[in-house]
Amino acid sequence: MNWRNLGAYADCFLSLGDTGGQPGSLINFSATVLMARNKKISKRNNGGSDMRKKMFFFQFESPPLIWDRRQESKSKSTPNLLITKKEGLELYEDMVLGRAFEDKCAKMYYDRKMLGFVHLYNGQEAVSTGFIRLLKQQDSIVCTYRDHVQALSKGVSARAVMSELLGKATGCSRGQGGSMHIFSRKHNMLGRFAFIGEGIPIATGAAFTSKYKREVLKEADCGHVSLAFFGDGTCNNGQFYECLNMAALWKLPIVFVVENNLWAIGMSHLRATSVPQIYKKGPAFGMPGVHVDGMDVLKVREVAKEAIGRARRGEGPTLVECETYRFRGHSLADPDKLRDPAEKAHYAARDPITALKKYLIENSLANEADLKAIDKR
Ligand SMILES: Cc1ncc(C[n+]2csc(CCOP(=O)(O)OP(=O)(O)O)c2C)c(N)n1
Ligand SMILES: [Mg+2]
Repeated sequence: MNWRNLGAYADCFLSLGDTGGQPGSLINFSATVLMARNKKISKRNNGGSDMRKKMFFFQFESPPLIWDRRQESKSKSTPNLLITKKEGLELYEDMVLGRAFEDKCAKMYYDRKMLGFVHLYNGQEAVSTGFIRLLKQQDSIVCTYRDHVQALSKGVSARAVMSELLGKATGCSRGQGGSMHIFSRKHNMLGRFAFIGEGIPIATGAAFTSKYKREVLKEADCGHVSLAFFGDGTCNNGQFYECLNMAALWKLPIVFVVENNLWAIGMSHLRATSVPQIYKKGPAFGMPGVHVDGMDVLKVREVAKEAIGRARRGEGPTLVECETYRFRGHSLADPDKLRDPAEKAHYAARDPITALKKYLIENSLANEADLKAIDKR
């Protein structure tokens, strides 16, 4: 590789990804709901899933590249807690802040105080918190238009994000970006992109910059990693594949975090994607592919630790697919009439904040009063 020539590209950046603990459970659940709801759709999905089963049979899979969380959890007796009290409360606070911020946005939007397109993150908080709270300030992230909560997790103040949403000059993008373009140089938030897939090459470029500075320019303190967040719908976009290839080829310090919430606006992931298990696409490019339960912040954090550590050690990229769900419509302008109420109820019962609360209380890491105090802040 000619590092000197490639250095010309070193000012670009990219990131994405996430995984889960029960590969395919979300997909199977949704297929069942769709089948039960509509005979016509049922036929199509049923046929599709039979076909997919056949295709998987012929697929090459490299076992060491896929971390199967189900097998790991079976083999582990888990005598130790996954987090300390301090960590647990920090995670809880971060998730509650994200949820409260988004609820406030919804209220302001429906009161006509906030204008334009606004895409909320309710339900997906475990992904942002699980990954971003492990990062250092130097590490960079790139997101899509569903971006407010990741900014908060990275340390941008709620005031700066809210001011941005209201178009004020005190906003983190000087009021010129709005909801879909949250940016903060100080926090290495390299931007949010309304065109899906656009952020992935940016995050990849950031990872390249880090490697170039460390290996060619010999800047000892340059070991930052880059995270690219994007959705399931974005994985059908060409830039995703091009960047997986470059990142694996050059062993870039990046984690591709896919937030698979099963829908791309009103298009079901199953109807749009030939191989819906996104994590399986990592090994095709020579990088680990991990699936994680994106409604469980502790599982996300465990996978994130491994993937970020791998990137930081110079061992290359990881593709992580997080199974998650958005609790609101695609944007606040979406009446959300397409998704089946049974599907919504299923995921509402798996609220990541309620789940963490339960874990903290059951393991005596917090009591109701501790958590209520955080809720009130
Ligand atoms: C290049 C491009 N094509 C199409 C669109 C229109 N579009 C906006 S959001 C969206 C769906 C994206 O779904 P997903 O990646 O799953 O993200 P989610 O909204 O579920 O977080 C599409 C197709 C776009 N913004 N950019
Ligand atoms: Mg989606």
